[in-house]
Amino acid sequence: MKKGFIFDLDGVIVDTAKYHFLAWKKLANGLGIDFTSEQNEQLKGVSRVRSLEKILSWGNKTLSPEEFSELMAKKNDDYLSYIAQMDDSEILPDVPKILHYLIDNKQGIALGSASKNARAILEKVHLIEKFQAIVDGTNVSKAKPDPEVFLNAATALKIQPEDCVVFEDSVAGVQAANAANMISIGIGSKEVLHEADYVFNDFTEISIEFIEDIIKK
Ligand code: B16
Ligand code: MG
Repeated sequence: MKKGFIFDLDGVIVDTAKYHFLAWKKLANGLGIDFTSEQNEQLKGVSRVRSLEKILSWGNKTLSPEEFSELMAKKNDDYLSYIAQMDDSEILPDVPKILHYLIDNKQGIALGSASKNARAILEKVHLIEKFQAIVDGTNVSKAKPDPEVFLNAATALKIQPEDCVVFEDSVAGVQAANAANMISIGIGSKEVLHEADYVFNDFTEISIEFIEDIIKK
C-alpha cells in the first residue's frame, strides 16, 4: 500500500520559530509594540502577511500599504540572515530516520508549508532532494486552516487525499489536514493539538511500527 506523507516545515522538520521570533520582535519593538514568545506561538503556521496584521492589531497600530510592504520585506531580510546560518544540525531529532524509512518503503513524500522560504531552508539543511513534491507559500492562494496546501501536495504526489498523512505542529495546520480528509499527526503538545488524530511531542516518540501500521491503514 502506498501512502502520501506530507510534512509541514517550520516546527516539524526544523525549528525556525525561534528565528521568526527574533525577526518579528525586532520589527514590533521598532514600532513601539511589545512582542512575547506567547504571541510568537500564535503566529505558527500563519502566513507572513497575516502575522504582521496580527502584530499591528496587538499594538493598535495602522500602517500605510507602502509601510506595510516595506516592513514585510525588512522582516524577511532579517529572517533570511538567520536562515543563512542554518545547516543539517538544525534538523529536528529522528526526522531523517522517518524520512529514510518512508523512502526505503517507496512511500510518497511531500512538503506542505506556509513559508515562502521553504525551498531555501530545505536546501540549507540538505533535505530538498528527499521530497517528491514541494507545496509552499509561493504556490498556494489560501492559508491553513484551508486545506489547499495539502490537497495540492496530494495532487502533486498523485495520491488520493484519504491516503495521505500530514505531520503538523500548528492548530491551523491540523485543521487543514482534517479538512483535507487526511490522517493528521500533531507534533507538539496534546492539549494544543487535540484535534489531531494522533499527537507526539516529537519524532523521537514515533516508532517504525507506528508508521508501518499507518501505511497499512
Ligand atoms: P515565511 P510552516 C510557517 O511555516 C511558519 O510556521 C509561520 O510562522 C510563518 O509566518 C509562515 O510559515 C510564513 O513564513 O515568512 O517564511 O513565508 O509551519 O507552515 O512550515
Ligand atoms: Mg509549522
